[in-house]
Amino acid sequence: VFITRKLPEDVVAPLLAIAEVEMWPHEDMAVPHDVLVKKAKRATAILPMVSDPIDEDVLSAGSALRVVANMGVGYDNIDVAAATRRGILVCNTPDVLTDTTADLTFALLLATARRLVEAAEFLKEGKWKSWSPFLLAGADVHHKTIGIVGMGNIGQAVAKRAKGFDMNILYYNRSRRPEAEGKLGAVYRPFADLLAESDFVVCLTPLTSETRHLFNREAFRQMKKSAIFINAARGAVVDEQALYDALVGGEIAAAGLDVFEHEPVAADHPLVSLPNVVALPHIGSATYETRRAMMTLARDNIIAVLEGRPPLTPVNRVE
Ligand code: 8YV
Repeated sequence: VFITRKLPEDVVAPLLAIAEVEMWPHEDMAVPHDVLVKKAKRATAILPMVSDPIDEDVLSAGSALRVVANMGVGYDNIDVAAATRRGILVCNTPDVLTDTTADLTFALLLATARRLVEAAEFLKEGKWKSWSPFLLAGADVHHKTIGIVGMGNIGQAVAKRAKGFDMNILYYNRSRRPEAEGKLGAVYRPFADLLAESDFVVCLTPLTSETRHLFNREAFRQMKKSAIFINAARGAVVDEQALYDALVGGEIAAAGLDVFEHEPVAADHPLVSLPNVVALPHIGSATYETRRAMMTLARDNIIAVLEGRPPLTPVNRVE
């Protein structure tokens, strides 16, 4: 079993009882791709992070590879079609991170609307000299309209939080979600209508060939000038140059971004340095409890496959 980051001993222990385990020894440094390909040659199972590309090179090197158990719910880093062709199972970590990621998404929405980061920096830099009526004034969240693009588990958990803020909830999804319409009172809208009507546009859709650059120039043009755009899904769902231009040109008011097209990004990334952007380093699921639950589920998917049982949370089916 090859694990692409250093994971806690107690998480790895049950694997050691049934397999030889090799871990990339660094917690905070990615495995270089050529090393990953080399490790794949000997591996029956790989446990990658969502930032590790499991492409044709890795999959074809892994002649004994039976399972790739991603530590993440999104699996756009894995060439699932190529894995399936080779009879390799792919697993992800749904459900265990839903509420945690929804919490962060809503925190980012609040932080962006109420300019929390800017306000905290203002105080730390000793700039609070007097009171003025519109000092660091932001936009209200309560009773506003939120448009959720991608009404899966995380989208619905965000809708639940929005309901608590008395928000009007719109959603767009590939297929209608009756469960969100009934219980949460979310209303379906075609994509263009959602963009035009929402005060907050929240992107929670997986990255696929259909959603790549879904938020393009045209999409930002269709939003209100006061709109706040939040992305807690994948950076590549957004055309970043178009978003930058929309923010600088005043086509939308602000953005809260937890994800970028090419991560990690540097401090001088054009979007990061804008005053009307709250930028985070992809921390949607980053709590101790949830990251442990994710690594444990990824591990248990591997144990199941190595013991000849069906995986717990498979993404594909193989013969
Ligand atoms: C983190 C995520 O990136 O689950 C996903 O798809 O993007 C996030 O949960 C992940 O935890 C990193 O491995």
